[in-house]
Amino acid sequence: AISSYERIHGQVSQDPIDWSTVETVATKQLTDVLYAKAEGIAKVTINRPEVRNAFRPETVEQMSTCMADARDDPDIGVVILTGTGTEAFCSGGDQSVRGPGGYVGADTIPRLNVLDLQMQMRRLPKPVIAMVAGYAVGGGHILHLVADLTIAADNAVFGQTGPKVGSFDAGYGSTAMARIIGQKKAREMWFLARLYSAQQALDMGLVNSVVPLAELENETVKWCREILRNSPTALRLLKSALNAAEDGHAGLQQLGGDATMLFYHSAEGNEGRQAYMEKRRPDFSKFKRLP
Ligand code: S0N
Repeated sequence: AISSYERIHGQVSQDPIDWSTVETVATKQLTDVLYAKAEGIAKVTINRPEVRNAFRPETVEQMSTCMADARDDPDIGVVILTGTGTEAFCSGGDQSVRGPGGYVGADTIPRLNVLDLQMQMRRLPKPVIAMVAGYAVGGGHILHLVADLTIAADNAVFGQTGPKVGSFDAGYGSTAMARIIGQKKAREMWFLARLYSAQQALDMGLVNSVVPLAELENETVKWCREILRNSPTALRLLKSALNAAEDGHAGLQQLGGDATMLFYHSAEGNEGRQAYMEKRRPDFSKFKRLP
């Protein structure tokens, strides 16, 4: 017999989603990235399939602009990060623009701005889901790692190539990876720089689900729709708490900010502000000191 929990929460629409594409975000024209929204879901797509969706500084900057828009839009509850086509999610930093000191964009300044994007995704107070078809390697692999969830197509291939091309990520790319798949497996992944199939990734806990390529978007949207039924504040606090256990002061700052946001909604928080505005002593006596 079907339980009442299943009866109430079980069914999620499987209908195809109808994206509406945004071409300019915060007055920035998008050239390397596609941005779309529908049903409370924002989708950020790296759009450089000719280089397996490798990112250059401009790509990262535009992804960051879209992520900020998704964070600020109160109608958005979950973000999908993906790449155009079926060959690659992302092949990492564009090696053709890598110079001494970092990746060089039109402004000629070398930078590693993907590290800022990683932190932005980590602190975005809404779930971020990596939707991976094809290669997720190098810095592209790290982007799926820092996403909260990963749905992979059965053609997905995962790996770190850094030690083969003279780079490494000693931040989230190493430490968060070790938290996810364990120290031994993380060291294997980095020291040998092998590539792993979607099934191997699933077996080591690197991804949440593997589906046939043709079903990748439908399945990812289904996960999004399921998430969107749940309490946004509960999800926000859960993401903060899970990160805070690993992110030190930066993680606590996010969790602390969330607590402050909730406190601002309370009568007790408002009493302090109201008293200040009315030039009187605040009366906190009516607020219970619960165990
Ligand atoms: C992805 C691979 C395995 C796909 O192989 P496939 O399908 O055989 O295609 P290819 O013929 O190899 O590629 C098609 C075209 O795309 C170009 N291309 C692919 N990837 C890149 C790339 N990353 N940069 C520039 N071009 C790329 C190919 O050159 C080819 O072009 P044409 O047709 O003109 O020949 C395979 O392509 C592959 O192995 N790619 C390279 C993967 C790689 O090593 N990526 C870089 C790894 N490093 C990083 O990402 C580090 C970035 C980073 O996040 C970071 C973070 C923290 C601290 C430091 C860093 C840092 O930047 O160092």
